[in-house]
Amino acid sequence: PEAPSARPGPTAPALPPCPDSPPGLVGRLLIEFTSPMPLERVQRENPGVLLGGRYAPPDCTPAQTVAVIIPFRHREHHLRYWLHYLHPILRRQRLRYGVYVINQHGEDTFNRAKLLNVGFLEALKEDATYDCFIFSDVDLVPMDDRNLYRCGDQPRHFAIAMDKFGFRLPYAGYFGGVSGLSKAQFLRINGFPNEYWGWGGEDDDIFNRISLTGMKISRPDIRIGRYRMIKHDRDKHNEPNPQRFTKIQNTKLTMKRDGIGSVRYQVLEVSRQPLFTNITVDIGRPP
Ligand code: UDH
Ligand code: NGS
Repeated sequence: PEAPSARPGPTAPALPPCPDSPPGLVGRLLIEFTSPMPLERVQRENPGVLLGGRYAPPDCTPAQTVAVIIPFRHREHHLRYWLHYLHPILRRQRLRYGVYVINQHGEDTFNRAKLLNVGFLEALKEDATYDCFIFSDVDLVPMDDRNLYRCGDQPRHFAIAMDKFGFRLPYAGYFGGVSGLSKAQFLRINGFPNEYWGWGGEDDDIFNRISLTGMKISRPDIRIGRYRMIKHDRDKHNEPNPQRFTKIQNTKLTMKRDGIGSVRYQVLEVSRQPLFTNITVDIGRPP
């Protein structure tokens, strides 16, 4: 006889597809980082978010499933602001999503792009249906909820008008801060480079990968792609990488061998927190 769980349940009506432009967006938002943000408050204010930072709209079926990947080390107070602002925004955007904090273990040199590669693979292990990946720094909060965290037919750059750059793009090829690629787009560029240790250049390498594979960056309207960055000092063990200028000249040669196909790491812990999944990982150290 058939196992009870294999039988279809009482016919729940399938939810309609989510509308292309979500109703209930509010537009421009007031973002500030002055009052402290206790995690308990953020949890209390986001009861609809499931363990591990998962959410799905109750009333419609989204076209995509979005994994939000955050490269991380020692920025707990930034993460609390990020969770406080982003969960309500992503909910209003009617996304089916999960939040993955990829925490670099140890005190060796930081490697943002390698952590993002790890996030891509580990999110897919958690849920094979992820088909859109949004890569976000922990200190960047959008000032407008019409900046939709979804993927399109080209890689997307979201953080185009940051307060620290006077709400302008700092240069035409800037792809830092917050970006998004579909699973297919990410695989097409062999993911991100693993060999940028320390600060700088890895986002330019990703931009090169996208251009070299014949894709074009898509961006929101400059009035909508506005961001506030949480002010902070330079982190320890993330000094500017002196090799970055020569490395970004060589993307064409390196992208075939260095990327998602060659990333080596060891997961030390996966911990499902109320508002995010925390993945602590040993990514090694520069050669
Ligand atoms: N990150 C961490 N921990 C670190 C380093 C980086 O979590 O120790 C993550 C975090 O998500 C951060 C992102 O990597 O948002 C990018 O790193 P970053 O914030 O160092 O880059 P940014 O360009 O700052 O924002 C560089 C130092 C600026 C010093 C300015 C002093 N006024
Ligand atoms: C470029 C860096 C990028 C960086 C951008 C903005 O010069 O990685 O500045 O930096 N490229 C190189 O160094 C080759 S910021 O002003 O945010 O500190 O994202």
